[in-house]
Amino acid sequence: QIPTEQWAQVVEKTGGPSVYKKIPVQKPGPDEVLINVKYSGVCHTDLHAMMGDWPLATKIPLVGGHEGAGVVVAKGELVKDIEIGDHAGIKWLNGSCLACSFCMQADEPLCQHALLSGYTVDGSFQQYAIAKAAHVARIPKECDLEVIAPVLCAGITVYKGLKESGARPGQWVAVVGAAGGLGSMALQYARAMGLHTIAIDGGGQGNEKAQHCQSLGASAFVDFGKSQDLVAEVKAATPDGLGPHAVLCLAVQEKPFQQAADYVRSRGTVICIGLPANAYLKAPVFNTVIRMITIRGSYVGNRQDTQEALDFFARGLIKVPFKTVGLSQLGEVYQLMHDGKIVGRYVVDTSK
Ligand code: 8ID
Ligand code: ZN
Ligand code: ZN
Repeated sequence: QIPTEQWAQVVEKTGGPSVYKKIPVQKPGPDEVLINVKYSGVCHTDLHAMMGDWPLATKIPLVGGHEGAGVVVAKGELVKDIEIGDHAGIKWLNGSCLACSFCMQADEPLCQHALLSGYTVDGSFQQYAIAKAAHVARIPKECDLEVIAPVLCAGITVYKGLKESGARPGQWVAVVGAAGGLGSMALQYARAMGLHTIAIDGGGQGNEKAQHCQSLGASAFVDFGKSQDLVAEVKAATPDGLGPHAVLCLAVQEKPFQQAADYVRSRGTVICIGLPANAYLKAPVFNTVIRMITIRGSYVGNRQDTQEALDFFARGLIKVPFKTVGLSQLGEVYQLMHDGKIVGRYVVDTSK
């Protein structure tokens, strides 16, 4: 009963818009599964992809989306460890070679042959999407597909970033872009990992973003738009005034990437995750040396990180703050995202 046609959001040229239309349903290859996507989170990466923000070309026409939660409806003949009817997730890493030295060491996001959902292959903004069976997230049956969707990119990515930061329970982490999709999850993964958080965001009307971050467990909120001296304020939010042990930089602007090294604690780590267009890292060599600061990138997560991030959710430690709209309304979500007006995450329902 798999249909031959389905509804999808298709980017027909770089720069957009995304067009809601009917397209054919594809058949999975021997090592692939076909997933009936029920819900998909909307990540800022999807907007970057449509706008051509990055120095890496996308497929065109492109079906975006890489937080797709659904049900396996077909599988190739080589697929043995996942069954029709199982719940599964399409994540950013759609597939990788599994044979190169990166894949062999579970660094599959670094694979030269990685396939990227909603970027180099069609993603989850359609009712039926394909992924390599080895890479689809195994979603426990008791988890609500609508609620878990944003874990598939936002959750995995911030969980991995926190691990990469080396921050230990009891220490302090600053989350830059804390009210956004990744940020909202980062505050909660950090809390679940025993870390204190300083949320940095703002730019909105009123204090909706501050309240949101505080409700997710942030110990302090610093408004980047209103603060007279952001560096001093972030440092002052830690008990000894020496600054957070780690910074997760999730914002879609260059400036905070250049500020983080000024307030991170000596011997601390700045983790770069956000991907603003045409942005550069810049830090003073002198202070980076004498304060022994580490600045590093972190890129999604591997299959093990995926299952661990899902397990935090399954244990009830992560409450995804989301709003659901129809897949047909994706363009409106992109507009809100572009304007910095989203608090938490939007999820699209592929049935409407
Ligand atoms: O693997 C990765 N590295 C990865 C994975 C997933 C997403 C990277 N990303 C990237 C996305 O491509 C995007 O560039 O992370 C970035 C954040 O994605 P998102 O959380 O989906 O975006 P959002 O929901 O729009 O949130 C961004 C937040 O940043 C705030 C905004 O107010 C918003 O809440 N922000 C901005 I723009 N400038 C800020 C500033 N100067 C800021 N917050 C603090 N200081
Ligand atoms: Zn993403
Ligand atoms: Zn590989």
